[in-house]
Amino acid sequence: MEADFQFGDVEELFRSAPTLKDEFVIRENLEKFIHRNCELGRRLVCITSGGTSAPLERNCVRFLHNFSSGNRGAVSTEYFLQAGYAVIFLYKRNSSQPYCRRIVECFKPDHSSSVQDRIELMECAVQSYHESVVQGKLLEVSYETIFQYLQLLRLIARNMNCLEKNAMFYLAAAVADFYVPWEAMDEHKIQSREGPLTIQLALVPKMIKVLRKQWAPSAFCVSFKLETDSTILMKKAKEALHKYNVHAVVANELTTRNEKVIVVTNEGEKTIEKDLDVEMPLVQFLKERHREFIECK
Ligand code: PAZ
Repeated sequence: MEADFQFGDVEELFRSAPTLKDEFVIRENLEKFIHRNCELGRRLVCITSGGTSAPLERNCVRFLHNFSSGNRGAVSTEYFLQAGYAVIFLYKRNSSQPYCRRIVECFKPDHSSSVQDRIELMECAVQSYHESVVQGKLLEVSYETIFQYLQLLRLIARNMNCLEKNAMFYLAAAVADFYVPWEAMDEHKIQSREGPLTIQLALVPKMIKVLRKQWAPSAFCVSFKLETDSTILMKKAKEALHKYNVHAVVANELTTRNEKVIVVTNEGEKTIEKDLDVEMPLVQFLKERHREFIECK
């Protein structure tokens, strides 16, 4: 049975978390970005992407890491921009970034195009990235730890609340379920001479609930569910839809996540299969659901 959380647990996590570095600058950039896109009447999506790390020491040498390459978030960002959305890309440092896959592909030894063609492809990717940033359509915010991720998500969500239904959350990041609370953490590197290590991990409160209820209750919210056991995936995705009161849950299995996803909504299930990739039809589908949500009085 999964544990349920009180809002007190959430407050406690934020109270004890180390303060965000550069919070003032991040807040200012966010406010400017959201205000401008709001004035222009653009829809805005916050895409979370990559894993999170849960440190074991305050001066961190070791940490627990959640698997995610950041590909889903980065590629989806490209398609949301193409669909006319402004995007806040909240990503794990060193995970994939929008347009980078096109550059990486140019370095593959079996690439069939000429060097000149590859240079043009790379230039095109850099150009698309540059334009999105300078035109104020893409804002990137990076994090490393679970503490930074949650604090940044709260900051972004509270600011995005003013967009009401025009705001969307696309929560593709693989967020830690377990962590060592800051106050229980050793200051310095844990010493192996003290013998085998036993760590007590606390459960990370489910922030989607708080996002939906308190931070940005009017926004359209899409969460993701990853499982490795296919027999429980759909049950868990349907549970998440109701438990967190989100508008859609994207269910995927680890080994087939780049071939197929199933979107669960209150209207039923929709299987989305790879075309050029999975993200293009997925973003198209969610954009339509978001439009209906906005138009529904
Ligand atoms: O980042 P990636 O492209 O390697 O993988 C994407 C994913 C599997 C992390 C994402 O689709 C997802 O399911 N995120 C939520 C994971 C979770 O259940 O916490």
